[in-house]
Amino acid sequence: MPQFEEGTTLDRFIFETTKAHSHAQGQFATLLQQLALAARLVSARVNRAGLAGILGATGEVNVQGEFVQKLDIYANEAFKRALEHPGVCCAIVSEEDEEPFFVPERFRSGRYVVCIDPLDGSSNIDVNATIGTIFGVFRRKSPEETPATQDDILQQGKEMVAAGYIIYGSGTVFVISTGDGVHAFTLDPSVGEFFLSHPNIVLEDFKRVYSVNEGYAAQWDPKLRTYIESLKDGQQSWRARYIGSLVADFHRNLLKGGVFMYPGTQKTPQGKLRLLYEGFPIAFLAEAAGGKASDGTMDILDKTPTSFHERTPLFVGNSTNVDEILSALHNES
Ligand code: P6P
Repeated sequence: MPQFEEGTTLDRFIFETTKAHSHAQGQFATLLQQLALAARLVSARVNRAGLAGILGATGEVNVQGEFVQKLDIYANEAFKRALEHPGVCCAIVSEEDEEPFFVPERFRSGRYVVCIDPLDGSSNIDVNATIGTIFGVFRRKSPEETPATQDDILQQGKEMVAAGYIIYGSGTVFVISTGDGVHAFTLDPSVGEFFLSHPNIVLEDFKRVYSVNEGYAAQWDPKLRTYIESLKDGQQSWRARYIGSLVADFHRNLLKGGVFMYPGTQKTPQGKLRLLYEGFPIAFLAEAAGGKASDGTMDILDKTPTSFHERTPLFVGNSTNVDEILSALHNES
């Protein structure tokens, strides 16, 4: 993996790093560049949402039963339009769409499958809290000259070849891994270019920061409740941080350390977050940064989904933090 100095553009990073992937041959680079293009479009729209009067719900409800914000629709369309034409993608599964979008023959299909949450945390839009796009990339398994199938999508997490997110906060940052390290690029909106700002992000082994919505504590596994309570004994100076936007909570933990949890509850044993376009990409990034991601029983990337919008409990961050939680959950005492 070549080393890159701060200020390297995302385009140059993509070109240099994708050359090393035997499956690439140009399509991989084009795919990532198209994701960056859509990211710039969404960033521009998010940053003027308040002015353009496009805040607020459309009144529609998506497959998750969540009120769809106008920016959700814009982001979903921006990423799908950027991916469907260049002949790099054969299928797109999106949090916003009940069924996957299989790229039609007339659009020149490609060898990659993209799993995407176009605008995660969108319930925070109206309060101007940080939101983000999360994506993961598989190589298709079926022959390229045939129509893609659901088996091209429902792959084990370990099969992912790239993952990342774009966080739309005080600045827009594109975080990506193609399996060799995690790197963050910050957008300079005056020139419309992403520049390397955080090369080779690494998670330390342990950090006394935890991130979970404790409003659901009464519904958790009692062993998890006991563990979280133990962090508050005042002896260990733990800090709690929770924004309620997965991209924002994970980005903070990636840069500064900490563990994020969205556990299952009695009412929703599989939790709230979706495996294909939230759990897998976040787990891919965490592991590429030296961290760990589990559903409480097994590594997230060892899982194979059986449906497109399958949910999963998620414990992700510094490896020792995750191991401590797993020990607490499986403590036989
Ligand atoms: P809760 C946002 O709606 C989201 O999908 C994730 O971004 C976030 O981590 C989670 O839900 C927050 O859920 O139940 O704590 O509001």
